[in-house]
Amino acid sequence: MLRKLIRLAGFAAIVTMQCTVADPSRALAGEGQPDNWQLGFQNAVTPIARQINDFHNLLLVITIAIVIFVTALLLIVMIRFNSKANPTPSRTSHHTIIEVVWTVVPILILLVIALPSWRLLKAQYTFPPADLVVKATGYQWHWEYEYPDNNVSFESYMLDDADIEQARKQGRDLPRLLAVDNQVVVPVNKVVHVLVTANDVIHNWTIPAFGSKIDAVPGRISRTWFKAEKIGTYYGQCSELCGIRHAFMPIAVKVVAEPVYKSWLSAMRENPKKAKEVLSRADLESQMRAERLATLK
Ligand SMILES: [Cu+2]
Repeated sequence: MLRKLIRLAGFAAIVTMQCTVADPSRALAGEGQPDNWQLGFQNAVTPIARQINDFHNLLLVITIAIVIFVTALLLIVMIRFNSKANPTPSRTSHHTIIEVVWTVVPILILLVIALPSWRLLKAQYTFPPADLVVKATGYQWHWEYEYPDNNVSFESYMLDDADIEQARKQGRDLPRLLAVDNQVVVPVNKVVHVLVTANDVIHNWTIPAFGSKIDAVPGRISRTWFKAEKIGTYYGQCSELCGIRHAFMPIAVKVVAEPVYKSWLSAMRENPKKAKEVLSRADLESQMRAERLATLK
C-alpha cells in the first residue's frame, strides 16, 4: 500500500515537472507572447532569460523532491506509527545524528539555491557596453520611448479591438491587449540598455521573453539591459498596478536585422509613416523567405 502511494506521488511529480519545465521546442506561434494553456515560461531569447529559465527549472526539481520526501515521511508516520499499529510509542526525546542531519542538509539545499541565484543577480546587474540606449517613460496609461543618441522619440499606445480586427482583415494577426501602435525597434544580437522612469505613478517595464522586469519610478531613472538573439516581436505588460487602465498599457519590442533597424531609424527622423512601411516590408520579406524555405524542405 505504502509503496503504491509513493509510486503514485512520484508519477504525479514527474507529470507536473514535464508540464511546467520551460519547453524549448514550444511552437513559434506563441513566441514573445503567452500560449494557450501555457504552464512554463515563454521561450527565452536573451542570455539572462535563459539563465532565469534554468534557475526556475532547478528550483522546480528541488521543490518537487522536498514535497515527495515530506509526503513520504508523513505517510510512513500515519501508517506505521498510528496507535493501532504501534500501541507502545517510543519515548526517545533526543537523537544527535538526526539533529545534525536536519540542520546540515537544509543548509546545503539553501546553498545549492543561493549560488545560482547570486550568479543570476550578478549577470542582471553587470552591464555590458551598450550598442544602443532606449529610454522608456511610463504614463497613465501608455509608454513613451526615446532614442537619446539618435534624436528619435514616440508614444506607444495599445491597439483597441477595432484596430486588431482591421489588421486581421489585412491579413495581420495581432495579439489582443498586447499589440501597440508604435513598437520599440532594436537590432538583433546587440546590447540594449533601457533607461526606465515614469511621469506620474510607478509603472513597470517588462518583457518576459527577455527576462526584463524593472520598476518605472517617477523622479528616478532605473536601468536594465537585454541582448535579444532572435528576430521577432516580443510583448510584455505594465507590471505595477498603476490605475484603472493598468492592464491596457502593453510593451512591444520588435527585434529586426541591423540593416532594417538602420533604415527604420533614418525613416523615423524624416517621416514616421515611412518607418512603418520599412517594418512591414521587412516582415513581408521574412515571411516570403520562410515560405520559400518551407517549399525547399
Ligand atoms: Cu501599470
